[in-house]
Amino acid sequence: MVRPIVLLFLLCVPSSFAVKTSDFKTCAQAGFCRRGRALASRAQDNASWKSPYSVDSSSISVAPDQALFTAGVKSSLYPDIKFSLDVRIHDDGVVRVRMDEVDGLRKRYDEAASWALIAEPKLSREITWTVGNKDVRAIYGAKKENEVVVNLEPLRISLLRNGKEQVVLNGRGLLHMEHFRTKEIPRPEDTPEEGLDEDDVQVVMQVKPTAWFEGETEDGYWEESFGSNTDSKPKGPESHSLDITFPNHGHVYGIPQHATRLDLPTTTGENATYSDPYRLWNSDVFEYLASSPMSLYGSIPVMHAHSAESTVAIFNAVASETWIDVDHPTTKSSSTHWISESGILDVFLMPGPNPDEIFKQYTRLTGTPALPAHWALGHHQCRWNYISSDDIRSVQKRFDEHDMPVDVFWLDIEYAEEHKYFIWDKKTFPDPVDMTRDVEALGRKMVVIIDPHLKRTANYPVYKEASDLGVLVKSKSGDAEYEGWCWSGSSAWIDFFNPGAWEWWKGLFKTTSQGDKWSWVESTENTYIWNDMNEPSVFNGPEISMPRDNIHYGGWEHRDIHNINGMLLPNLTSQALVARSDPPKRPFVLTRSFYAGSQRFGAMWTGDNLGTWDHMAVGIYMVLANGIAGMTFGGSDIGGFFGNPEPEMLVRWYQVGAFNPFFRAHAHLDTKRREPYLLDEPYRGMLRDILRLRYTMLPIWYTAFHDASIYGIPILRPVHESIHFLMMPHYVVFPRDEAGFSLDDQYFIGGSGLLVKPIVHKDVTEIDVYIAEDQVYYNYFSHVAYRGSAKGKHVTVPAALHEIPLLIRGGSILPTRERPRRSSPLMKRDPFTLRVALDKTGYAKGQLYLDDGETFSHLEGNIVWREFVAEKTVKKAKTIKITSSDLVSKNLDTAVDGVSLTKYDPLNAFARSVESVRVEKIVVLGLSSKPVSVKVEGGEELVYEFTPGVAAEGKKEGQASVLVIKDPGVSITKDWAIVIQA
Ligand code: MIG
Repeated sequence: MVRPIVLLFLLCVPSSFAVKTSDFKTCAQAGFCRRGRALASRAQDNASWKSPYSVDSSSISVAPDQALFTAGVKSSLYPDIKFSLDVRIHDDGVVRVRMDEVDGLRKRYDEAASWALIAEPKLSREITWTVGNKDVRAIYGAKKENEVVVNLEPLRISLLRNGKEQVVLNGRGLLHMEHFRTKEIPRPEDTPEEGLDEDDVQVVMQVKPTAWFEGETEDGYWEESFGSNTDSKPKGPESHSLDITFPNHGHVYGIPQHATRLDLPTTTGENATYSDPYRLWNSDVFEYLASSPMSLYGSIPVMHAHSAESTVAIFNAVASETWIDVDHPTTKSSSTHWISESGILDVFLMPGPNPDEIFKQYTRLTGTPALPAHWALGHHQCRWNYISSDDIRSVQKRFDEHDMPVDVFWLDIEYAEEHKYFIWDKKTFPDPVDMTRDVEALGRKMVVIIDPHLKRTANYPVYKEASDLGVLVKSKSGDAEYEGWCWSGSSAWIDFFNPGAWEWWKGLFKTTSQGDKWSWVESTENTYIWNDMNEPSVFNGPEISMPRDNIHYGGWEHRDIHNINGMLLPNLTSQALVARSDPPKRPFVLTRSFYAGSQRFGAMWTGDNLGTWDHMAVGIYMVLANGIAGMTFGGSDIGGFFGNPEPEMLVRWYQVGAFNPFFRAHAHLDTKRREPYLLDEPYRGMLRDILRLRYTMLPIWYTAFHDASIYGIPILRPVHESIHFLMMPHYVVFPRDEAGFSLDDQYFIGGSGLLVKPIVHKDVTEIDVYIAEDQVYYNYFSHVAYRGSAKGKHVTVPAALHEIPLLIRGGSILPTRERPRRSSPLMKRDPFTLRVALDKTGYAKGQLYLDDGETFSHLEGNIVWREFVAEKTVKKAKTIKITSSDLVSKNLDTAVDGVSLTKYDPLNAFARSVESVRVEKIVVLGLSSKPVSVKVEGGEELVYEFTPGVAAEGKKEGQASVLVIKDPGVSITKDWAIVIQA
């Protein structure tokens, strides 16, 4: 099965695991980054440093009652060069600042935001700018708490809250937008440089850089080489640099994707952790390091800055290569410096003031994470490669023999004849449709890889059609198809910036014949898609990617759009999957590369990690960092892509995976098979338990995904005050608790109240878990009650290999389904268990969201969305009542913005289809005494069992009391109440 090219690639695999760092640039090897950092150090060394940029006050234009003003900006460096500034305030308080060069020699790329944003944001109606001699300012917000101040000379922009600066642009005077210039004419004695077009050479006054600001020499302005590649840089220098300071926030998070701690370590200053800035340049990094600011596969230029007082965030909508230095001048402040190669300056300031509001502000800009199909939350089994259709069948059989649940089988690149994606290799996959039907029999799905490189051969219809349509990326001349080397040998890449490619691409995924046009008739509606290599990865290209001077639609260079490029493939592919069936089904696309807004198109994974404990740990931080930047549906390869993990490591890795939104095992071609059924006991049994645990918790995950998918959208807002990220780090849940600001190895699952701390070290038997509040937390498995403290407290939780440190926050109600099944679709009619974890006052609340899990009929109101509340019937009384009520009906009056919920009917078709699904068990933790009666309100006495505890109403630590109510006979779709009389 191993083709020559694969063998070739494997031969290059070094014996010890380590990235070839020399394949990728350091800041010092990128001209514009070098210039940006040099600018910062000149500023640092010069006490009288002052930004040369100022607003031309005569040019300020403010229409009355408009949340937008524009002005001209000048630089004392180059008085003849003009810039424009545009400052606007959106209706939710977000401030957008844009700057561009006007009437320059060329135009800067200004479309990055249009790919990330869901719509042009609405402007506020309550803004009045005050134009003074020194500044332009506006005060706004419900309590007039926010203020934007634009100082004119030098240009400095700040956002304040209650008079305190939250974020400052150009406070350190590092703003610089290199204007387009003409390459100097060579002096007669010089031989003209090769490749220099005569049109580019004009007789102009030689403008040397202005030493104090731009440095002594033209450093890397024009052509630049790296390794054996030369970047022709026909447009010359056009980078921009901006310092963004958070004077009152000591922690910054975000700017994924990097293999680092969540609380971003520093890159400058005395005790810098890393010597290079964080880099954003989507890259296929072979065997990446477990701790490094190097670029990885995706880029989301979003940063949160946090303190116990407030949270603020920025989104820098730039698509070109960007480097970010991070420093903490004091423990209470953060200072960052952003250096980008090209494009306009387009920065969004999100005022917060807490992580919850930031998430709303950010998703109003770029969209909420799509609600995935329910099965996508199940267990995925992948490998490079399952080698034949019979291999898939036998793997499926063995999962079933071992009673291990799995929902999806994956095929990597070897299914495709000569790596011509879509085209089955009939020697090994003679019956792809039958194979898929065999997998579908238990409600399972297949995911098949489609990479963006097309083998350049006329007998490959996909390439042929793309080439005929003229929708392939062009090389630097702009005329010829770009040719690079990838899995398929000589390859071409589809230019998804070209709208001419869109309908054609969507057509490819039709499962029925499209006449002359090629379509994938050898797939079914249960064939879903994996998009890899979309950075794009090009084996013989600079830094394993495309030359920066390649040309895309509209004449833009690859450098201008690189970080967005990867997002277009899953965008179009997910649209294709929706379009192929009627009624449409929710798509599933896994992508390796991503950008701001990618959360609308599906899931991501952290790429080629190694089977090491460090990589297991950093995978968690990476998924958390992606989550706070909106890309919540993520996970890393269970087991590690490279290597042969020992059984202990594999067990821990499945535990990590079971508590990641995306739960997929994957392994390199070269690794030994490691499907969970292959392990010996006791490991095999442990893996079965973990897989089953994940399946019992699917209702919790699905409800959390639903929360995330509607958050920020002003309809159906849950009455819960909980925050709606999927994986919530401590600073998000307890924004005032300083002790939790750097915590990234334990986190909460959505608003459910589950707190998990996966074990990522060898030989662990117990572990410290941090509880940030004066509340009781229950061990999910043993029901031991731990009591936190308002000052924060560490408790010791058992964590032997078969144990997962998993706590339920007092005050939560968790819905689960506890019948073991082979796949999630088989659970559709299974009964529910409710775990009621009483808080210290005897109260608890939770929710459950259900729909058909695969179509869009939930948008028509075909849903079940319940709220469960447990509370004392009278304050201080001992009788507790547990109620189930319709959460949508409760929320009907919150429908705003012209969207009404009149379509919603609690007896909708979906709800009716599951009305016979009942609650089979209710477990109540933390009752203070044995009940004297347990009844459905207005009904019979129920059967129950009570085990007394020593944690009376959660006041003490120890074993919690457990009440198990058996088969209360209540429906999951109906209103009911159960009264527990003490
Ligand atoms: O150059 O498709 O990250 O998951 O198995 C390697 C083969 C190409 C990289 C992906 C990995 C996948 C592999 N791919």
